[in-house]
Amino acid sequence: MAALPLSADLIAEANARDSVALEEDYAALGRQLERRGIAIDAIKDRVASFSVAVPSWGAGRGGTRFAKFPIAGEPTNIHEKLEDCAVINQLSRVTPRVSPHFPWDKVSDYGALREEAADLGLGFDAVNSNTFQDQAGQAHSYSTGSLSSTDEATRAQAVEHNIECIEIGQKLGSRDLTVWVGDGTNFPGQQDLGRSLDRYLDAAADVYAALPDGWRILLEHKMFEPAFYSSVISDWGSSILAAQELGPKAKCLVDLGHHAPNTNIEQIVARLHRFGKLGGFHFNDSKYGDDDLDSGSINPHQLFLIFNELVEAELHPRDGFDPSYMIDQSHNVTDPIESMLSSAEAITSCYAKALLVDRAALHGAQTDNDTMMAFQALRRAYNVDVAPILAKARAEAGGAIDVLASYRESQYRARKAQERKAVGLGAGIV
Ligand code: PSV
Ligand code: MN
Repeated sequence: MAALPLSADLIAEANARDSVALEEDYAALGRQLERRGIAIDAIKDRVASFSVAVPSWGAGRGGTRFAKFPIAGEPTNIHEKLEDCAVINQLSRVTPRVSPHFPWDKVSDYGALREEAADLGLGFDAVNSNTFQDQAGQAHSYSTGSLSSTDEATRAQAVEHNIECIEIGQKLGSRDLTVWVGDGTNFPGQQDLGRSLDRYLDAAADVYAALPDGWRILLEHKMFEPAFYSSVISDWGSSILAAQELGPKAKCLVDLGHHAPNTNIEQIVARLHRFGKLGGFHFNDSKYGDDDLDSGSINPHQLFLIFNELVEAELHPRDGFDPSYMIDQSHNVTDPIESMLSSAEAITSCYAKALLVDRAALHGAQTDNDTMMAFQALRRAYNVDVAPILAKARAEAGGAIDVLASYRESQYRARKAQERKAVGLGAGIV
């Protein structure tokens, strides 16, 4: 393996400073959990086997519709993005896969890109297609739709692009194609609401037909934006109906920011699982809409409740239950590496807390209609500070006990600022 971006000695030295305190905290938490009949090492082992993919586009500074404020040393191409993702994984040990987006991450040799990633300790997760934007020299515009366009040639072009993404994904070792389309309307009457879904389903069936064995198509719904009156795949209802019509390789992907405010997302998760259609997640947080804020920064309790459903699902799996976990955020005001380190920790914490739920107590209270004790079963787990479990799992895997402190100490971004060319100003990403 080629040299990883950060010095292992730097991480080891920082860990040596932090390890006495960690051992004390881990032992104290272990005693506390033991009183509840929970073996802390067993939880730590499950945490150690948890992982979440990072988005290649999340490595750069995002922006809003109004502006983007780049930082010195941010990545300018997929190679530099991979290097930054390797930093995140080296410190956190929980993000070993990168989800690429095409054509943003286009290169001429995908075999070489796969090797380059492997050398950095990384693999590839779901490939994402992009028919929400026109590319230079493209024959047909997506300005009025892609897979659901009224124009047959435009639909064919969108299908072809998705098939190309599958082919690229095969070379990269992926097994999922994530499809989000911005298709929809801004005016009542602009398009026929029924026929636009018919066109989407016909075109999506052509993409589905090209899925190799062992592959899945993950349908990502979103309530609004860029279309502000109607979106073709606007909600989990449209998503599951489309997935059911397409077939068993089609599953639904839940981006946490793609719902109306206050939607009960954990219930959607339980519903999708009930029908064997839960395919994956785009983790982020939201205050008002598709804000793409850092995971757990606004509503960590909701994230915990989602993981509570996922742990229930792990215990009672349905056919093909294998959700793909991924971060999808836009880092507008932070160093993207720091945001993804913090987010990966927030996501893993919620998984660990969900593992601590006393399921027998929860189910018993539910059966007895003991509302308060059912709630307390969740509350008792949510209130545990699981940080020592995560830190111990990371340190044992060669990661950092304090990920952000080690990252800052490495001066990685400052070094990249010397090496990398500056990125331009301009508007942000979607
Ligand atoms: C759309 O808002 C989305 O969540 C989709 O996953 C896109 O592929 C991604 O953001 C990137 O902009
Ligand atoms: Mn998304």
